[in-house]
Amino acid sequence: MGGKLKVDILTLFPQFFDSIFNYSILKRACDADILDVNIFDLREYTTDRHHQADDYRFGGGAGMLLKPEPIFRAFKNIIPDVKPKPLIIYPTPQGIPFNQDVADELSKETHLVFLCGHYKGVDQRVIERWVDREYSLGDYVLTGGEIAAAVMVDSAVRMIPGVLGDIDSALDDSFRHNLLDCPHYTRPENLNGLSVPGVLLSGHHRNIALWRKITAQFLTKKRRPELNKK
Ligand code: 6GU
Repeated sequence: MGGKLKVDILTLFPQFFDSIFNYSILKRACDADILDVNIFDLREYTTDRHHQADDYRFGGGAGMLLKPEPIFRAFKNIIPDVKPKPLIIYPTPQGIPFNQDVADELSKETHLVFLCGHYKGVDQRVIERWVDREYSLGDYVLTGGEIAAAVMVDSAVRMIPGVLGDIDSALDDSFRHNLLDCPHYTRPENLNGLSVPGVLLSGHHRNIALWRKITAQFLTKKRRPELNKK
C-alpha cells in the first residue's frame, strides 16, 4: 500500500469542490482514508466589514486581483510549523507545464496545498512568500484555479498505490512510454454489423500485444508527433 495524501485547497468558491470529491474513485480514496481533503474559504480570512477578497491592480487595467492579506492569514493558520512542510502549488497559466511526470511526483508527497487564484490572479508577494510550484494545464486560460487544482489532484491521486482497483490499469495509460493509448473493445463481438478487430479475439497474447503497440504508435504519430520524439 502507498502513502496517504493530505490535500488542502484555498479558494473563494468552496462549494465548487462539493461534487468533485464525492464521486467515483476520488470518493473511494477519501472513504479508504488514502485521501484527506480540506477546503478553506478564503473569505473567512478577510477582516474588513465587507469581507472583501479582491482589489484593483496597481498600475491600472481591467481585472481584479486576490488581496494578499487574507491569503497570508489563511496560510499562517492552516500550515503548521511542524515538518515536513507541505508543498504549496499555485495553478496558473504562467506556470510550467503540468504533465504525467508531475502527477506521478505529486502522488508521492504527503501534503499538498493548492491556492486557487481568480480574475487576474493573486498579488505577486503571495507567490514569492508562500508558493513552491506554479503549474499550467496548457496554453489556454480558465476562469480560475479551481478546475485546474481539481485536475491536478485527480491525476495525482489515481497514481497512489491502492487507489485504482487494478494497478496495471495505470501502467499502460496514455503518456506512459510517451505513447497515446490504443483503442479498446468490449462485448458484443458484433454490434449491428460493427465488428471487433479479429486479433483481439484470437487469444494469441503476443499478437494482441503487438497490435496494441502498433495502433498506439500509429495514433501517436498521427495526432501527437512531438510525443514520439521525447
Ligand atoms: Cl493552472 N489556471 C488557470 N486559471 N488557467 C489555466 C491554467 C491554470 N492552465 C491553463 N489555463
